[in-house]
Amino acid sequence: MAWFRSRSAAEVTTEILRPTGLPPDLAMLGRTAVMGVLNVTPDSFSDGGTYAQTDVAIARGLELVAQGADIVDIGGESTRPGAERVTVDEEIARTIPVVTALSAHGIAVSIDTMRAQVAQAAVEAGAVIVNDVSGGKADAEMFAYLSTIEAPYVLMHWRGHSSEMDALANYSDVAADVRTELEDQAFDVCHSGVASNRIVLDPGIGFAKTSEQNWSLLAHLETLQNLGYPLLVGASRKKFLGELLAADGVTRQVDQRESATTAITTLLAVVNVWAVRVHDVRSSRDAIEVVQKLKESR
Ligand code: PMM
Repeated sequence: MAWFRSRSAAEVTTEILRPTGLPPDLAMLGRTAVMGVLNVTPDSFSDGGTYAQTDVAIARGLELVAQGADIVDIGGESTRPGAERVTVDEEIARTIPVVTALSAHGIAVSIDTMRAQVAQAAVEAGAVIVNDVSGGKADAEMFAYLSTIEAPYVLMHWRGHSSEMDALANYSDVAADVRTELEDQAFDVCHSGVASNRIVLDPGIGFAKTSEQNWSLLAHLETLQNLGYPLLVGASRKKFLGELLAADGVTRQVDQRESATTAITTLLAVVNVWAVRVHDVRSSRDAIEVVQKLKESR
């Protein structure tokens, strides 16, 4: 059936799967893509407040591309644990001027939103990918909107809003449960008229998951890869890295988690994930170049 794209382990580890509907440069990319994070918010966990002004955010987007980003992911709503929601008008006001400006520079922009209305405004302003951390669960209109466009859709594993997600981290087998829940959402979006080959799955690192569950998911990524969809992973600077690197009981600070992030990028590139979503683009891009060179040298 259309939504079921199971592949053998050999297939998923020897090629990079990518979604259809990408702009030509991205469609032809022979390596793991780098999605640079641009949060136009006052309160995101890593870069909250830094790029909240439109002109500063646009400059940061250009900088991300200069440093090697293939995609700039623009978000106007913080998803850090405990965060409250912003209004749709506020989210649009924060993101759309930045989407418009960076798209006009020919940059591949993705819109990081759970709202169909914001996704639509962003696509109309030039965004070429819809990145929905709720995997369609936060807005009943999302799948219907997606059926009207051709852009790739990043469908992330999600169980509930940031204010409640820490209480939802209950799994019997985290990789198997995430796989089942992603498969169900992929089924639903395809049933709404979205072609399965436009879908990218994302395990949702840090969303309704404990640190140990994040590690287990990353350690069993093939469980998700075997579904046969391209994968995107966003592990950059997240709390589980800070906890791993804690010293004397003190969690490593957000801006001191870069080497660990780069290590994760390296491993993800080795197993051919389609894209990594990161804050520091250059270090991840360098790691991917190394992996690519080694692959080509075999
Ligand atoms: N994580 C965050 C925001 N958006 N999108 C995808 N697809 N995957 C993620 O893991 C993800 C995301 C939260 O991190 P941030 O506050 O650094 O943006």
